[in-house]
Amino acid sequence: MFVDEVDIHVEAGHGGRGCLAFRREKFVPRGGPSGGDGGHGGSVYVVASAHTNTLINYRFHPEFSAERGGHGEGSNRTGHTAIDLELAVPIGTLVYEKTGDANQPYRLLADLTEEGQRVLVAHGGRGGLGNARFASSTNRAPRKVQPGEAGEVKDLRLELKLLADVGLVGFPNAGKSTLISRVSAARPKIADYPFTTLTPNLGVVRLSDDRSFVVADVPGLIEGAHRGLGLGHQFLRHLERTKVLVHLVDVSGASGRDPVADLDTVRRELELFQPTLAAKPQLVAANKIDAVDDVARVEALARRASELKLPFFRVSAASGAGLAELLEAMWHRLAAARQSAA
Ligand SMILES: Nc1nc2c(ncn2[C@@H]2O[C@H](COP(=O)(O)OP(=O)(O)OP(=O)(O)O)[C@@H](O)[C@H]2O)c(=O)[nH]1
Ligand SMILES: [Mg+2]
Repeated sequence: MFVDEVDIHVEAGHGGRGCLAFRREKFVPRGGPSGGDGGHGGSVYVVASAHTNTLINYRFHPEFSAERGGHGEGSNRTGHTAIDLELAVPIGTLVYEKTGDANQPYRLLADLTEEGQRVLVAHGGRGGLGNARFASSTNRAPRKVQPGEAGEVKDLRLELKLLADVGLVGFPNAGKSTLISRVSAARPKIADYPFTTLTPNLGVVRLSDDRSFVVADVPGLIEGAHRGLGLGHQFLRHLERTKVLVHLVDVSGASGRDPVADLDTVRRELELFQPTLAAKPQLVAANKIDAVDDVARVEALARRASELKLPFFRVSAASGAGLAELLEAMWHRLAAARQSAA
């Protein structure tokens, strides 16, 4: 199961309490205060890790608390410092804090986009001072100590937005998973029925000269996806960080739909979901070119792409025909997008 949004509750550890003690030793009368400080409570961090790719664990286990600091002890011994708690999340996770403010319910704390990147989400409490700290020239036997500070308590929302360069979009059964399995090491399920892919898949495409980029295969879209039809738009946000979109359109006739209408529908759904998605550079790939029974359908799609000024490709994800050119075009579009972003 792929989970990309969870609410969790975290509590940092309280600081240990300061100790009230006096040095008691034979032949040392009135040895003076000797209560040590409390130890620091554990803090809570959220850390990006390449070893996890879903937030599923947090769905079943949404509450975390770090250890409290040790209490101070006699003979000026400081309580032990608690170990910090680290919560591992997939790369691409956004960490929000719930504010309790109805107008602005969430505040972004961090966008963890690199391996090992971490954010402190709840500060451990400082340990209280022991009575040894309160000795002064006028008070040589202080009985004062501090309690440890409370650890911070936070309600967080974790939201995963995959980091991919190129997103594959299209109707169910268009061949998106077949394509990604052909051009990368990703091995999603492929089958001859709609909605085979239920969660996004990522694959790394490697071209000559050490050029590489990440492609995302997202579940198929249908008309009305933006208002929840089919698998809905819940996965479209995984395209938000892509730089290029590739429309994969089935031109074989097997779907019984019109390829031009398919392209227009998916473009409209993107627009309705989020105009910035629809504004991304796009390519159109007519897929299943090996199984075309009516070339007029392919030509109509080519014309529509040209009207929209979108580069057009004829490919077969199954046989591999045309894929080399499509990948080069993805790379060039991506390189241009990266350049204009820089
Ligand atoms: N003839 C032919 N069949 C293809 C081609 N590409 C994919 N298919 C077939 O089309 C069907 C659907 O392919 P998938 O890759 O699962 O399609 P998808 O777009 O990932 O579908 P969803 O996950 O449901 O959105 C499978 O039976 C594939 O074998 C192609 O180039 N030619
Ligand atoms: Mg699929």
